[in-house]
Amino acid sequence: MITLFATKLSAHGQRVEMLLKALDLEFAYQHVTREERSGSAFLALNPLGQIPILQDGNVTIADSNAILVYLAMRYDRENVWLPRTPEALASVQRWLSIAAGEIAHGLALARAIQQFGAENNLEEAQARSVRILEAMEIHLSNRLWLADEPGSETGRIGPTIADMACCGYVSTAAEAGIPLNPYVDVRGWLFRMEQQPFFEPIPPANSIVSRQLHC
Ligand SMILES: N[C@@H](CCC(=O)N[C@@H](CS)C(=O)NCC(=O)O)C(=O)O
Repeated sequence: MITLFATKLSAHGQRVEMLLKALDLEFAYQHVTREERSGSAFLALNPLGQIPILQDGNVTIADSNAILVYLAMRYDRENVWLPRTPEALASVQRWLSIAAGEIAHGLALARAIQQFGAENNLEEAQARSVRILEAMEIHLSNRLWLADEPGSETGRIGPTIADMACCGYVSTAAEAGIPLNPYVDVRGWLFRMEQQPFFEPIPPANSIVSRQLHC
């Protein structure tokens, strides 16, 4: 039995939900409010008090990107979502790092400040957001998917956990105060992601129901 602890407003949760769907795995979805995350039961699962957490039988894993790697290694027999050639694997890892680095400290943080009252420096978070979007725009100018390597032997890889990890907080850029209009190739990539059968949209942060769940 697999259980995902998350909320629908969290792109960290969204990426895990998308891979579970892509792998056609049955799972229970457990919403975890902000208050519940600081309770002792939740802290016993993740001392950092963060969602998402995945429980798979007696295995408990915290951290969205760690969960993506676990699910792909355990359940993806075709190695589609986490390709195994050295070049492709390095490329996927690079984008997982960017999701946990530049995107988390840029787009995700700016959205948390704007929409959920997180206390931090909005100007700096937005500047980091613009920098990573500019880099993604260049990267996606000659690729359909983040781990594709045009001109290399591995060539076209297709969507991977790298795209799942990065798309959520890019798709909510407007809620971070960053319009996506200048980033044509980023928008094309997002559109392609939205067409995937596993894609899971993030509800608007300003809906009252959503706000009760927090990010
Ligand atoms: N590195 C973690 C970051 C997860 C994270 O930042 N989760 C946020 C929600 S999106 C959280 O639970 N923050 C603690 C809180 O809101 O109390 C991951 O990738 O899972």
